[in-house]
Amino acid sequence: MTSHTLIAGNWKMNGLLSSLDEARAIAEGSSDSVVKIAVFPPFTLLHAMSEALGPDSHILLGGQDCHHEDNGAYTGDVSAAQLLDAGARMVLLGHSERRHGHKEACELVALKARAAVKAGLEPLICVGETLEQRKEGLTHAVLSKQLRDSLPDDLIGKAFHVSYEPVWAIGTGMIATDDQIIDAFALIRRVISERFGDEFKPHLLYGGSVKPDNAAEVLRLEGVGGALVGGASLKAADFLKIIHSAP
Ligand code: G2H
Repeated sequence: MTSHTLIAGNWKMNGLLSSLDEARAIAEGSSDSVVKIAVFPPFTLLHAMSEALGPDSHILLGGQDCHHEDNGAYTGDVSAAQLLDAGARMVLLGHSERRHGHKEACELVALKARAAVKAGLEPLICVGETLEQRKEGLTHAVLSKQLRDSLPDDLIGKAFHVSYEPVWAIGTGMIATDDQIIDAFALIRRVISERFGDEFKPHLLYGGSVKPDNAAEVLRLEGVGGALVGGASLKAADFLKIIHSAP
């Protein structure tokens, strides 16, 4: 099911209408790339970015979260169908800034993933351990539990992606070592193939302080199918360097 490398930009709570110029520059600068490229702008920019890039753009757009219900009295929330309606094709779920900042449990992430695939979105589900959990030797246990409890059976046969994002590497400039990434990816691959079967190979991404100067090294690691990029996706020039470092 996996084809090319997936490079995804998570703009988090950054970007105004003026940022559409960056999105246009990303599209123009990557028009000859075979890499699958996604941008996750804030909700407020989704529709305008979709219009600015046009219906045939090679840039996939995604929301940074969605509610697990189709609609209803959920002030401040956005449904998967609304994301699709605004031009999104993907949705980011279970990012640590939601798991920790919004106390989202794995079970809620799973409900959201179910809603996402039901609406026709490709979920990109994040997992990752905190520094304390790593120091206590709990990395494998934490990742296994997050994968088991955040990925619903509804994903079987559907396009979805998983990003390994060690919490301590997010926005810190402290990228995980090659060995740490290889070790985590081996575990993630094993858990996913036990659950979904060997033939099912979602994109497995690494996220956490990926920058233009370290992207090539991360992307060449065995099994790394792409990168989820935060800070370095906000400027087209940086993001394009990362896209062009993909093998
Ligand atoms: C991890 C990543 C993108 P950054 O959150 O999801 O952010 O690249 O800024 O560490």
